Amino acid sequence: MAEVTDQAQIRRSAEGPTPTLYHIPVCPFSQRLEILLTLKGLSHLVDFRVVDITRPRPGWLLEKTAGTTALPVLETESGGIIKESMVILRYFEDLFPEPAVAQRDPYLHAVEGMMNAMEGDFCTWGYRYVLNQDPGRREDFRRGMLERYARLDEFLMRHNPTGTFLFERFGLAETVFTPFFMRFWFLKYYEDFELPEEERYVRVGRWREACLAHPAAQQVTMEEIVKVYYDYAKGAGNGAVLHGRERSSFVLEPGWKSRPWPPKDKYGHAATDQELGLIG
Ligand code: GAZ
Repeated sequence: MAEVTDQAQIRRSAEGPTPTLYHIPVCPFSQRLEILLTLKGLSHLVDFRVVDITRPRPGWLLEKTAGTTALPVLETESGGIIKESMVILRYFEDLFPEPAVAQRDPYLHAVEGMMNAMEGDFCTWGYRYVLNQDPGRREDFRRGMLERYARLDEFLMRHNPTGTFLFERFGLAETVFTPFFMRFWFLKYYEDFELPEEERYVRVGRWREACLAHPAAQQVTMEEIVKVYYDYAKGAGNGAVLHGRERSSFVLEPGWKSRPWPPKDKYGHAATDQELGLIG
């Protein structure tokens, strides 16, 4: 049955329109979708189109999204618009059921659902931490981040104390969290944040390492994250341009590979466009 479905989908994509994903490169929410499709071996069935976050959204895209600007947005083969990465993940899981990434057993799916319900808070805290510009608040953010890792640890200890992933293999919860484990390389670089070697973080540490190393999740590197997210470390999110600068660290050109590593001291010196390799 599964094979028939796949064949039908491959035929459809060869013949005509495929689902189109509008996304920002290096965006954690679109990386979730790339990971899911990679796990299924079906990345070729979706047309990924890059949108430059440092420029105003084009009118044709705003028309599709009814004026909202957050990405990723999926346009289905028949022109339907789907927003929100968690919803698009579910849609891909329904559209391409084999191989399953989410748990099929209703209870186990509820367990991964409870873990995924922690993603918003985990993500928000890490971003507030990197965006923080007040050195006096660093310790509060560090503690808050550790608290959130500890909650994940407790959850993993309750449901799979001796394993590596939440279940036996890299699945939906890993697809949801891994892009943030990768983004939080910016905390290591700009805040010297590390998980302490304590009992309380052993299980989540093992989970994080295995997530970071998984072959289906290698769409970005630490170097790319550290360079592209420099402006977040200086307090500007989502492609905003910092005072005294002309270009965002999120610009597509010059590419991150050609740029130097940014200064680590986010509370001190503000690097110029030139120092960041953003102008030729
Ligand atoms: N809930 C949506 C989803 O798809 O899951 C979130 C999508 C989203 O936030 N997309 C961002 C976007 O398109 C890019 S990724 N922004 C441009 C716009 O016009 O809205 C930023 C944060 C943050 C957490 C994450 C991100 C991020 O703070 O990675 O603060 C600036 C944005 C908690």
